[in-house]
Amino acid sequence: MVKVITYGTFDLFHEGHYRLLKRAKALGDYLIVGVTTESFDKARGKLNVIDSLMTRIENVKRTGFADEIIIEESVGQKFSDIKKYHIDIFTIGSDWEGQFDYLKDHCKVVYLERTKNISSTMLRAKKRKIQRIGVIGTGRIAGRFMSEARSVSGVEVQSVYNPHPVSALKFAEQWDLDAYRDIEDFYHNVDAVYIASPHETHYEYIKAALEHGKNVICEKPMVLKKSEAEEVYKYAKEHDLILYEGIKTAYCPGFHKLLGVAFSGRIGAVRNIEACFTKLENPQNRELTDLAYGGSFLELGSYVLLPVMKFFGTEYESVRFETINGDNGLDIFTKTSFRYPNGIATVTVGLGVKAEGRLLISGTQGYIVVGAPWWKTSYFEVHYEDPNRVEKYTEPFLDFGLRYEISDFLSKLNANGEEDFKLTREESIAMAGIMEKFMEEERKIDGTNASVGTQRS
Ligand code: C2G
Repeated sequence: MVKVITYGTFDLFHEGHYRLLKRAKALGDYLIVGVTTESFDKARGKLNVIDSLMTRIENVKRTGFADEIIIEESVGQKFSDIKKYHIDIFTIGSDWEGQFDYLKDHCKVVYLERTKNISSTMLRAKKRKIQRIGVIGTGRIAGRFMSEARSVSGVEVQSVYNPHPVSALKFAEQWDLDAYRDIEDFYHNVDAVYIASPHETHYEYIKAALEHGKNVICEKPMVLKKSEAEEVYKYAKEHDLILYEGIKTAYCPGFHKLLGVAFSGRIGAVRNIEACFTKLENPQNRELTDLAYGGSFLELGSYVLLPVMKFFGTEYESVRFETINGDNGLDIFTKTSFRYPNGIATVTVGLGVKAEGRLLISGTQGYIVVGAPWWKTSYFEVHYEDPNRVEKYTEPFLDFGLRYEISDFLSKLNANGEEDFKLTREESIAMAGIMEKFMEEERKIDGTNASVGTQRS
C-alpha cells in the first residue's frame, strides 16, 4: 500500500485545494491530510486565516479524498509524521517547489502543479471570496511580493503584466503565473492589481486599473505629484475602490506598536524626529543612473517621511532639502528638514553615503529609539531621564514584511468601507506633494541636476 501525505491550511476552500487533494490521492492508495492549526499558522506567519480549524477540516473531509485527517501543529512535524505513518510520498503544490527537498532522504517528494486560475464564479457566492491579484512589473520587489503573498490567506496571485513580453514570460515561469500580452485581458481576469513598475509609470497604471474597476496596491512612491495623488484617491473613493500605497513599514506590527506607545503619552509630547535610511547601491544600478527618476530621495524618501507624517501630520510650515550629488548630478544623499508649529524633523536618505539607520522620536518626557533596520521595526526601546529606566518592546517582522500590507489590503477589501488609518490618503497625498517639491527644487526639466558633482543646499 502506497501512503501519501500532504499539508495545508485549506482556508476558504477552493478548487485549487480540491484539485491538489484529488491528485494527491491518485498518487497512492491511502491519503493523509494535515490541516494546520491556528497557532501554527500564526507561528509560521500565515496571516488572515478566516475559517476555523473545524471548518477547514470539514471541508477537506467533504472532498472524500482524505483517508485520514491529522492536524499540523509545529515546524518539525512533517518529518516525524513521515516516520510515524510510514509515508512513501510527501506531496504539496508547486508554489513550494524545492522547499521540502530536505524530506527526500525519508520519502519521495512530489510537487504538484498549483492551480493557476481560481475561477471566481465558484467563490463569489461565498461571503469572503478569494481575491485574484495581478502583478504589473517584474523587478526584485515584485518577486518579494510573490513570496509574501503566499503567506496571506484569501489572495491568489494569478497573473503578471509587463510591456516587455520576455520579462513577463520569465517572471510568469518563475512564479507559475499567466503572462498576458494584452493589458485588457490582464485586467479582465483579476480583482486587484499590485503595481511594482518604474515610479514614473505608476500614475497611468493606477488610473487604468481603477477605471477597470480594480482595487490597487501601488509601490512607493505611489505618484510624484500631489494633484495626481488627489485625483486617483478621489476616483477610487467615488467608485468604491481601494487604493493603497505600499510603504511596508506603515503596515508592520512593530511600527504600530511604536505608534501606540508614543501616542499613549509615555514620552510626553513629541517634539523632534530623526529618521535615517541609507543603502549603498551599485553605481550601475537604475537607482543611481536614471537621471529623471533615480536618486536617494525618490528611492527611499517614503520610508523616512512616514514617521514625520504620523507624528506631526501633513501640515508642515516649511520643508528644506540638502543634497549631495554624484557625478551625474543625481542625489546620493539627501537631508530633509521640516518645521512644524510644535516640532522639527530631520530625515536622511542615502544611496551613495552610509549613515546609521535609526529612528529617534524625542518627547518632553523621554524618547523612543529604533536601531537599523527601523523600517522593519521588530524591536525598540523607550528611554527616560533616569538612564536606568529603559522599556523594551519586540514584535515579529517576518521575511520581506510585505505580507502585512497585503493582509491589511485584503481585510479592507472584505470589510467594505472601513476607514483607512495605517497609512491615510492625506498622508499619502502629502508625501506625493513632498516628492513633487523635491523634483521641482532638485531636478531640472531635462531630468539632470543644476550643479553636477557639488554639494548644494
Ligand atoms: N494549492 C494549489 N493551487 C492553488 C492554491 C493552493 O495547488 N491555487 C495547494 C498548495 O500548494 C498546497 C495546498 O493547496 O499544497 C494547500 O494550500 P494552503 O491552504 O494555502 O496551505 P499552505 O500555506 O500552502 O500550507 O504545512 C503547511 C504547508 O506547508 C502548506
